[in-house]
This record gives sequence, structure tokens and C-alpha cells, in this order.
Amino acid sequence: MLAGEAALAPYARDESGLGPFVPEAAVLVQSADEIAEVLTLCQRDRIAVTPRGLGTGKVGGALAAEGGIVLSTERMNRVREIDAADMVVVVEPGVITGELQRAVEAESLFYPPDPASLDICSIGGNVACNAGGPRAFKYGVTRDYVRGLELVRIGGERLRAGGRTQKGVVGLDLASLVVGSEGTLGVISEITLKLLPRPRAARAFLARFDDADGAGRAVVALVRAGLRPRALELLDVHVVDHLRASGKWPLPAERCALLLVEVDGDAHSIDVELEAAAEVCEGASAREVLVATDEARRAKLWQMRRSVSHTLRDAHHSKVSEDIAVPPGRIPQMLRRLDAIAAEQALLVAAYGHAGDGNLHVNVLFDAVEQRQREKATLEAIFGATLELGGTLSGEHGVGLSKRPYLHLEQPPAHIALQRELKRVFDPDGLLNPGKVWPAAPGRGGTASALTAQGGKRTMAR
Ligand code: 2HG
Ligand code: ZN
Repeated sequence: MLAGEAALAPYARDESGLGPFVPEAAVLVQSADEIAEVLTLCQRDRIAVTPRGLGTGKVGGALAAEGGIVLSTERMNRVREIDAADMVVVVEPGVITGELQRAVEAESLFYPPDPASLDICSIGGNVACNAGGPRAFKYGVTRDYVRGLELVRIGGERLRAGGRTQKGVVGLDLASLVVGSEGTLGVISEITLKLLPRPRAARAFLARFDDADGAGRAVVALVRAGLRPRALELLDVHVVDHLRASGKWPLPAERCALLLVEVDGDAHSIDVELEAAAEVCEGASAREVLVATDEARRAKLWQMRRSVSHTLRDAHHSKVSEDIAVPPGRIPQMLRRLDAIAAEQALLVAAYGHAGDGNLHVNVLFDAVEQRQREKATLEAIFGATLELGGTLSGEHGVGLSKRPYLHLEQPPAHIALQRELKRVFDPDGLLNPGKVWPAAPGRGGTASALTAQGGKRTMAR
């Protein structure tokens, strides 16, 4: 167990920019038994507990916003089993997603979900937040790969939900309920994930457009043409400007918006698919198509894409990063609405992301403190446009702390009340990740003194 300001500093923040929220202690568990011990004590002494993976979340979900302790699964980082006959992998929650992918790929298997932070985020966090990523367009999100999991409940009970079979219709699907529940229902201690055969090859290109509207219309054209690239990522003009200014990437000299398109499959079919996708882009106003001619260039394109969030952050005083999703056919309308909102509010709004899914990361960029006075109105306008177009406030980052004040815009009171009731069934005292997603449950109290009294030990007393 970690205590003291310096040791706790890394647990006081995540990638949301919120905080710091210094917990009273951080417990770095190494097994499901240890999780159970912590959750037994937390219930006994009514201590709030915030589950945490590797802290790469974007909405403050892993921050101890209402005090208490952080329970980190970072040390539970073993891949327990890869089974090529059942096509599953069994992992502990602290395994880094990129490492999990490399481990299964070494066995000619494939775990597709690829959040941009895949080299620094953990699979437990991905499951808790139902992470997405570029490949979700073809392959789906984390939930589509969770066959089963073990959940440790507040009070220490261990519950297995789902299993390793492809089918299963016995009772309610509790595993699916836990996926995306943002640490509010329990702590995930083991996960069984479905695998696919590893695609033999992948190829990518960049298509250049005059503006995001053109790129957005090409996305719709690609989908209508019946093409299913594994990624269909859009970068608007502002994002490309920032990437170009960083001087790190070989980009067209002209001001432009870009589509990053990647296809996969076997060596013959991908060339045909790549050609077909390039033709659709050209027919939909692309000025040029730049194919990555080798693996190193393709890898560089993805490095560039994954750097966008930090590139935008580093170039400005501050930013707010949203994660809206609209029905995919409405991407061009959404992009036009964003331009209008940015002009109205006199703010720089950069949009990029998983356009094939209709999921855009809308980043509002601030260079002066007084601009933040327009933040609330800008976000409300963005959310309003999203909902009008039939969308949702978050495609992949979740609600956490930062979107909690806006939940009511999307969900009516009865919907929120039903979720609160479900939460109470799992966590009657409101001890698990309090202050997240919905307003906090009444009756929570207690401090972490029962844990800190154990004198800085890393694990719980037995
Ligand atoms: C991405 O797709 C991530 O790059 C991060 O989901 C998005 O920070 C962001 O806006
Ligand atoms: Zn994303």
C-alpha cells in the first residue's frame, strides 16, 4: 500500500486533466484474493474505493474525487492462458493492451480493439470503459470480445460472469453489464477474451481533401459502396495544421483534411480492397491518395494518428476533449455544425477520430484563460447538435466525472433512476467509485484510516 503525498501523486491524476485528487492511500493488489480483502475492509469501514487501471482514462473515472482509496490492478499483469482451439485468451486486468495483442499475434491470433493509448493502457481499464479505437469500424469494441470475467464485489464476494463458450443464454448477461460500468459495480480481477485468426496483411493510405466536409462525405461514400476497411479515421484541417507544425510527420504541404484508411485480409484481397477504397475517395473529391508503400511507413501513419491528442494538448494553454458519436451517415452534418459552433464562439475546435463509426474527438482549444468562460456554452452547443442528429455524448471514453453534469441531456430521469437502482444492488452503500456517472448515493462515509493504520504495507493484512 502506498501512502504519503509523493507516492500518491501519480494516482491523483489521469488523462482527463482534472484534479489533482490525492487519495488517502493507493493499494496495489497482486491477486483476486487481495482485491477481496481490500473490498471486505472497505465495506466494513465504509471506505470509498476507486478502481484504477493505468490511469489513461479521459473523463476522470479513475480519480478518487470523493476521497478514500485507489485500488490499482497495475501489478496483476499476467497473460494466464492463450488457447488457440477455443480462440480465447485469459488475462489479469493489469496487462497492457498492446502487449496482449503482441502475445496473441505470436500465436497467429488477433485481438482487434486498439485504443490510441494501447501501449500504456491496461485491458482491465479497457473493459471497465468498453474502450474502442480505430479498428472498431470493422471489428467492434471491447464488449464484443469479452466472453467472461471475474468481478470482485464490495464486501469481497467473487463472482464469475460469462465463460469461454461462444454461445450462452443462461440468465442475464452480467458480463456485458459490467463492461463499460466504469468501476461502479465491482473490481474486475480476470477477463476471458475472444480472439480471431490474425489477418495475414494490412495496408493503409492517406486521402487528401480540401476540408473536413469533403472527407466526411467520402466516409459516407465508402460505407455506401459496401467497403469495410478496418479503419476509417478522419483528421480535420486544424488537426493536420497542428501535426504539420510539429514538424514530425511527412504531410502534404497544402492545407487539407485527411482520411486515414486501412484495409486488412489476405495478401491478394487487400490490394483489390485498397484500390477500391482509393477510387471511392477520388470519386468523392479527394485531391490525392498517398499509399504507405511499406510497413515502416504504415507504422508511422499510426504513430502520427496516435499522437494527435497530445499534439493538440501541447500546443495550447488547455483543451477540453469530447468524444461524441452520431449515426455514421450524419458525420458530414456534424462536421458542419462544429464549424458553425466554433465560429459562433470564436474558439478553435479541432475534430478527428473514428469517422467510420460516427465517433469524433472534438477538441476545444483554449489559448487564454478568459476563453474558458465560453467553455460551457460551447460544450452545450456541441452536445445539443450531437443529440439533435441522433447521437450520444460519448462513443468510447465514458461519463466519469467530466460528462456527469451533462448526462441528463441524453438520458431521461427514469433511465438514470433505473441505473441508480442497479448500482444500489451491486453497491448498496455507494462505496465503489463514488461521484462518477450518476450523482453520488447518500450514506457513504468513513476514511481510509483502517488501511493506513497498517503502516504503509503494500498489501493488506491477512
Ligand atoms: C484517440 O482516438 C483517443 O486518439 C483520444 O481516443 C482522443 O484525447 C482524445 O481526444
Ligand atoms: Zn478514440
